[in-house]
Order: sequence, then C-alpha cells, then structure tokens
Amino acid sequence: MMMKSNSVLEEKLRQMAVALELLGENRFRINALARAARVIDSLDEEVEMLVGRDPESAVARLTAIPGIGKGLAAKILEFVASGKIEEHEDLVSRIPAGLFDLLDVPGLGPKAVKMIWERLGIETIEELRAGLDSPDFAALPRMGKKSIENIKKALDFRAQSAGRIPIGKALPIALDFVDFLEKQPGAQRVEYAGSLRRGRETIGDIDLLVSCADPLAMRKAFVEHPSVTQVLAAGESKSSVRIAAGGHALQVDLRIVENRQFGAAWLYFTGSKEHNVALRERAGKRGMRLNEYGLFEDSAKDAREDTERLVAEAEEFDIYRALGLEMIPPELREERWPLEELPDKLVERSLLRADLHTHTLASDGKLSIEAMARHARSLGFHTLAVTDHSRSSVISNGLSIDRLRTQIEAVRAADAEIDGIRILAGSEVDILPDGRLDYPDEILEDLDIVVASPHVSLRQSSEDATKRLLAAILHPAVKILGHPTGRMISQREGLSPDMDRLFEAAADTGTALEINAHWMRLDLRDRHVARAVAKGCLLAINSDAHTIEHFDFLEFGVLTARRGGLPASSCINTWPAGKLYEWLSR
Ligand code: DGT
Ligand code: CA
Ligand code: CA
Ligand code: ZN
Repeated sequence: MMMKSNSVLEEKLRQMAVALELLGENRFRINALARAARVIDSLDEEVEMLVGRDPESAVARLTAIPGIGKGLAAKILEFVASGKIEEHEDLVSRIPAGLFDLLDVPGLGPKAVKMIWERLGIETIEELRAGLDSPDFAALPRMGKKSIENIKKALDFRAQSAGRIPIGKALPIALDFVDFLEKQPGAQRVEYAGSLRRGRETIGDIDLLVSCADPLAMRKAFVEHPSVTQVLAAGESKSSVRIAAGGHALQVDLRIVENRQFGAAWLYFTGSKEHNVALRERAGKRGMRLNEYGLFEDSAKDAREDTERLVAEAEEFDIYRALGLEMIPPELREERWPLEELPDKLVERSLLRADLHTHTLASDGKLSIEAMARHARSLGFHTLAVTDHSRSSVISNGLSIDRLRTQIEAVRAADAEIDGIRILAGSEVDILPDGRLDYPDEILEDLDIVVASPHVSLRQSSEDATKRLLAAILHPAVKILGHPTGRMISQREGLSPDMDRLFEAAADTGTALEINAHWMRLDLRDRHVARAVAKGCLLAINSDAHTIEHFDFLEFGVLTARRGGLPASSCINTWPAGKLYEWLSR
C-alpha cells in the first residue's frame, strides 16, 4: 500500500468533526475530534503498526497518547480492523457531498458553510458562485463586501490551480489503484486515463477505466478501497470517491466499460476534451460518428445497439487508423497539437542514456559517487555527471573551491574504479542574481560539465531575470542551463524571463536547456519545450537525483518533453557517448 493509513484516519476524523459542526452538534465532541485528527497527523508511527504490535494492550497505548480518550481509541481500533468507522460513514452520508468542496475554499470555514447551506440552500461550488452576487448573500451576518470579494478571489484561484495535485503524487496513487483493481476477481483490462495519462504536470482527478466479468463486485471493491474517505457516487457505469493523499483530498473516478469497447472508452476518457472534439469533427467529415462506445457509420441511430455499422471499438489504434491517422501518443492529445501537424520521433524514457545533473554526499545528496554511479549503470546509462552545489548554496552544503578540487579527485578515482559507465566531474553552479557564476572561470575550466542554475532571488523582475539567464547561457563554460525558472509547482512562480530570447541565445551557443524531471519543478514547461524545439535548441532531461529512487523521476521529465514535442535527436541525454563528449568538449 502506498497510502499511509494515518492520513486516511486523520481525514476521516476531520470529516467527522466538520460533519458534526455542519449538523450543529455538540461543540465539545467537535473539538475533541479535530484535536484527535491533529494528533494522528503528528504521530511518528502508523496506527496500524502501533495497534498490531500488541493488540491486547492497544487501548492502553492509544489512550496514553494525549488527545485520545477511550471513545476515540475504540474508533481507531475499528478503523484498523475494517478500514472504516461506522459513525464516519453515517455522518458523511447526512451531508451533501458538495459541502466538502465548499469547505476547501480558503476563507470558508464550517460556520460560514453551515450558514449559507441552511439559509440559502447553497450546496455546491457552482451554486456558491451563482449566489455570491445576490442580495440575500450580502444580507448574511458577517458577510461584508470584503468577505465576498475574498471568496470570489479564492474561487478564481481554485479554478486555475488549487485542487490539482502534482503528477508525482498522483501517479503512484493511480498505479496503486490499478494494481488493486487488477487483483479483483474477473478483472479484464484496467488502465488510467485523463490528464494523468496525457502527462500533465498537475492532475485534477484520477480517471480509471476497467472492464470485468463482475461489475458489481468491482464497484464494491473500489468504493471500499482502504484509502477512500468518502463515496461521492456509486452508479451503474461511474463511481467516484474522495481519498486522502498526503494532506490533500483527491477525487478518483472509476468507469466500468464493456471489454470489447475498451479502446473507444479509453480514447474518450483520456481526452483532452479538445482532442475528442477534433476527432469527432474529423469522423463527421468522413461520414462517421465517434463516441465513448466506438466509431460508427453515421447513419446509425443508437450507437450502443448498432453493431452492424461499427467501424472500430476495441483498440485506440484501430480508431485512429479508421480516421486516417497514426496512433497519437496521449501526451500530444492537446489543443496545442493539430491532428495533421504532429511531431515525429519523440523522445522516450528507454532512449535516455545519460543523466547530467545529480548530487552526492559532498553537498546535499544522500549517497556516495559510487552508489549513484552503480545505479545509473544498472539503468543502462553510459554516463553520469556528478554536479554538486556551488559555494553560495550554503543551505545545500555547497562546495568551497577547495572542496570542489577534492571532489574532482574523488570523481576521477570513482571513475577509474567502476567499469561500464563514465562519471563526469561537474558542478551545479549557482547563477548569482546579477548573472555572474559562483566560481571563477579557472575552476570551471577544470570541470567536464557545468550546469548553471538559479537558486535564489527568484522574484526578480522579468528584465533582470532575462539578463541573468542570458549571461549564463553565453558563458563559454556553461553546457546546460539547469531548471531555468526555479518554479515549484503550486508553491512558487519562480522567474519569468523572456523565454524566447533565452531560446534564441541557447540555439546560437549550443547551450542545452534543462527539463528538470523532479515533479515539483518540471521547468521548462511543456509549452516552453515546444517553443525551444521550434527555435532549434538542444534540451536535456535530468533527474536532479539526490538518491537512487530519484532517477525514477526521469519519467516525468520525459512526459513533459513529449508534451512539448521534443524529438529524441534534440535531447542530449539520448546521444551516444562519443557524440555527447564531443559536444561537451566544444
Ligand atoms: P483533470 O482531471 O482536470 O486534470 O483533466 P482531465 O482531462 O482528466 O478531465 P476529466 O477528469 O474531467 O475528464 C477525463 C476525460 O474525459 C477528459 O479529458 C475528456 C473526457 N471528457 C469528460 N467530460 C467530457 C465532455 O464533456 N466532453 C468531452 N468531449 N470529453 C469529456
Ligand atoms: Ca481527470
Ligand atoms: Ca474525472
Ligand atoms: Zn538545483
């Protein structure tokens, strides 16, 4: 199980507290539940382990934790035993599901939600948006102009970003669900679809698709999955649940479809909506009709019944072919890419042969040069660049000039010792706010590779940021511009340089631009990649690994690269060793 049962328990206790509050129940009980939720969140040990160690004395050990009384201990035991708390299910079923979304809007606490629900009957985000301008709303107690403005702003922000989680969090959860559903009796095909399959950097909800012999049992297993905190819908063909995912609530949709129509459904639910519309139009022009059940000749009335007029349904590939198209990779099923003008020979994870931005114990990495190199070799890489932080990065234990000299020696020694992979001595050199690099040129010349990245002063004006990054691109020692904007997904914007000017300069100098594969970074973004490729730039996909598990992040960099249409030939990490070294020594 990827999911921590503590976070599920915490979410359930929180929902119980909120439900009691919305129902106007006892204040004392509400506070006790809210406190218990916080206590569970701060525990070092999983409750499952804590109880399992010695069930006999479990109650005594639970009640010894401040904030957990007898009643709560019983609920925790119920949760550990069954994954459920009966009172939780009962309470949640008495609250309209949309109210939980309202509670997620910053500035709307349980008190306000209760009030607008009771007095105005508002139960969903849509109803709230529609009701905000009404005089009834303004007449509510403690609801001034200012509060209404704040709610509007919160709703706008939510519409753009909030409620979405980074792909790096969503993918492991989705894979865990796929694995779980595949194990159910009678399972046939199980896949994820939606924005996750298209490789977007953030995911609104997870869409799962299943065909199976026993839909009823499948649906039941799904809504009873241990991470589920709330069942939003459990219908014939679609079920939706809310799960706890590391402090966020996340929706997971399951659609159960006919096995013979799987391809048509997978195509439809992968989207994007715009891609679906484009395909439907194309089908229309060719006298056909496309929907989630299949591709049909247009005269068919009820597509579900009409198998005689069926053109294709089981595989996406056949549907695309019947529409006169090659199979379009999910990453390109976006408005950005017209059906007729798709990029070709995209980079793939299996084509990567080198990682050119990694860290070791010398700065803030977790492992030795040797351990990182052995792992990179096991991935089939011919080259690993060790690029620890430079001297200004004090928090990251950046290397002084002396320590860098020692590190170069250490890399040379490791390279001599380990066969089958070349280890490059490099540095991730800070680009100082004024565009200078963090080491003198003499040192930089001794290195095999220099990745230059901005780490501080990330709120610079666009003009200053452009100058700063241009200076790094133009510096003769710099081979790769690392995570150019320094943004952190849903945490900080990062720099906003004039990207096109950077791309023009990088194309001129032959400096590579990095797609940093860490799922919190992923800069460049997909749309940047598309423009950089159009301008003839070279790109790098690097893990920025601080330990061996981080090499797995390369997948996210590849998805972003493909969404931007990056051909393998422009990705330096796919090059054979000889070509890469020649480029490095230029
Ligand atoms: P998300 O969840 O916001 O990250 O983005 P998606 O693309 O996963 O969107 P979602 O979960 O609402 O729906 C999954 C796919 O189902 C979507 O990409 C295309 C398809 N779909 C859903 N609703 C519609 C619709 O009203 N029209 C069309 N053409 N396709 C739809
Ligand atoms: Ca989705
Ligand atoms: Ca969905
Ligand atoms: Zn970095």
